[in-house]
Amino acid sequence: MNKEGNIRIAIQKSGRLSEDSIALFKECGIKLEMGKGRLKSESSNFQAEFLFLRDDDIPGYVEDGVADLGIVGENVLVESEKDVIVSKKLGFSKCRLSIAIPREDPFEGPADLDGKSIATSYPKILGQYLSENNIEAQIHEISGSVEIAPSIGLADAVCDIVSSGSTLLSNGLKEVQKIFKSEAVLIANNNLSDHKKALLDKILFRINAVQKAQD
Ligand code: PRT
Ligand code: ZN
Repeated sequence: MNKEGNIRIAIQKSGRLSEDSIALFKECGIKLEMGKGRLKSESSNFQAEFLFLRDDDIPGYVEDGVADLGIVGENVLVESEKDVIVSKKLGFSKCRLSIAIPREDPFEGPADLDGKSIATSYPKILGQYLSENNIEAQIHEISGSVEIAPSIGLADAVCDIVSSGSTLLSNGLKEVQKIFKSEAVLIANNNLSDHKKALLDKILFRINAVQKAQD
């Protein structure tokens, strides 16, 4: 093993990013074992080790250099405001962050949100959208089950991740503004050593080849 050691890659332990993240490294010919309950694993054929984490922790670990690379959704990355490099868009876990209101409420345009309260787990991205559009709305930060907020009287609207739209529909909501588009990205620490930069270049070369083959 090289004296500078493995490049450390943080991926989501279990959730919507996990399967495609693991598949990506496999397609790149980088073996990784995921034992049950295991939080760390070394590749047997590439100078890399993997950390299995909650997605929300990944940007911070990469910024701090605890991990050198990570895979995370752009929604989580931008909301985290961490200072890392986006090395590559990966094309999976695509979704959007949208504002939705009760189905029966009228909506003519963003100005209709003035004076309303909006429940979200993404207060920074939403705040940015509201200020760019000169909308004065109140942000209610909640950590989960955002879609039920209007029906229990907690907020007038929600701002949440949408993919097929069926969750909104089944909660009596309609999507009225798409405010942010997201997909999984490979992020890197700002101060990688030359050795780790060379390993990252190898990984990027292989990802590009995999993506070309899929086109
Ligand atoms: O446990 P951990 O913190 O690691 O995971 P998590 O529960 O926070 O995240 P997870 O696994 O649910 O999602 C990880 C990432 O996948 C998100 O940050 C997004 O970048 C991306 N992604 C893609 C999605 C969706 N699609 C998605 N549909 N994240 C969440 N959803 C949820 C959404 O919140 C809503 O409740 O699915 C519901 C809407 O789906 P539709 O299809 O009904 O519109
Ligand atoms: Zn999470």
